[in-house]
Amino acid sequence: MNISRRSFVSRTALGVLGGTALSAGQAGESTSEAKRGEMPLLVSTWNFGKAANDAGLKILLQGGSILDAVEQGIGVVESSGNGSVGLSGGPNAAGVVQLDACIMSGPGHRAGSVAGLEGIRHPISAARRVMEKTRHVLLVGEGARMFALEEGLESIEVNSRERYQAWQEQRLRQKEKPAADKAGKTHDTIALLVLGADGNIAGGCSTSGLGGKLPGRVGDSPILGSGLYVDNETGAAGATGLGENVMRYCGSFMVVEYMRQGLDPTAACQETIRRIVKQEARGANLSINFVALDKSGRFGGAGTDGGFSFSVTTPTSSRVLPNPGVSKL
Ligand code: SD4
Repeated sequence: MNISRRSFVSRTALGVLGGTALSAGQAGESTSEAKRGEMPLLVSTWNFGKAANDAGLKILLQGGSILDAVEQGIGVVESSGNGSVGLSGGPNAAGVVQLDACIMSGPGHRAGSVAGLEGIRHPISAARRVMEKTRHVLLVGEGARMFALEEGLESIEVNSRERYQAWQEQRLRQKEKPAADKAGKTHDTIALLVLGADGNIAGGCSTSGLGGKLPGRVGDSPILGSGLYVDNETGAAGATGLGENVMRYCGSFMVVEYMRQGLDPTAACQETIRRIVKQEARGANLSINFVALDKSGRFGGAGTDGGFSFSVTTPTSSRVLPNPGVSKL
């Protein structure tokens, strides 16, 4: 499918686009209306995803590829010092920051991942290079770091012990704060999905993972089908939350498969959560949150975390939307 810039502009002028997509994304229980949304479209996890979307859109409008938009958009968050993505993230139980990331290209169904990567500023760039420059999909630990260094990616000296101390102190301060103060805190993983104006899809995911995790623990974020999945015929999905609860169900793959069966992105996220919750003795207390977009430019998100939000950007608007929740859990 090739949507020219002219047809994109004329459809926007008719008002057929953004509003439709935004209302579908915001619906509490979504409808399955199959209206087209505005393209290009960028959807990402959390409110901090908006900066990634905005940077990604800029790349696209300057003629960059959807993979450039994913890499550079996520790169903005990795450099932002937000305390959960990139080198500013929380260290593991041994005081070491270990980063996970992956990238997927719809065309060619290609992918690259890194896990347990230390001291590299942009794990998403390492993941892209694994995809583009090796015959492998996933590199871990020291091997991933050596590869990233060989590729000339920016690395920094990290004093793990000092970071661990700072992290512990921050956690202590956080515990002492009244609950109301904690509510506004943003956190977690960036998953960024990009639908290009030509209908091609790419996505990426990057995180420091769970603070205090056991050394060597890898979460859902670099695992294809769990933290991220892209299928160029159908759509894409990404996850944030407790990786263990996403990985055991191939959460992002499930969201995409529900879209393939005809659910719109919001409904696909909600149905995935319902299906997971049904099998869990602890019910909805799982911290699993998803974002999704489909080939026709519709988008959505839903999660079990009340404070979950997601960011949606097109050439005519860029906003943060609240979690519509999931009824009938
Ligand atoms: C992980 N899913 O490593 C990631 C981290 C995250 O909310 O998103 N936390 O489990």
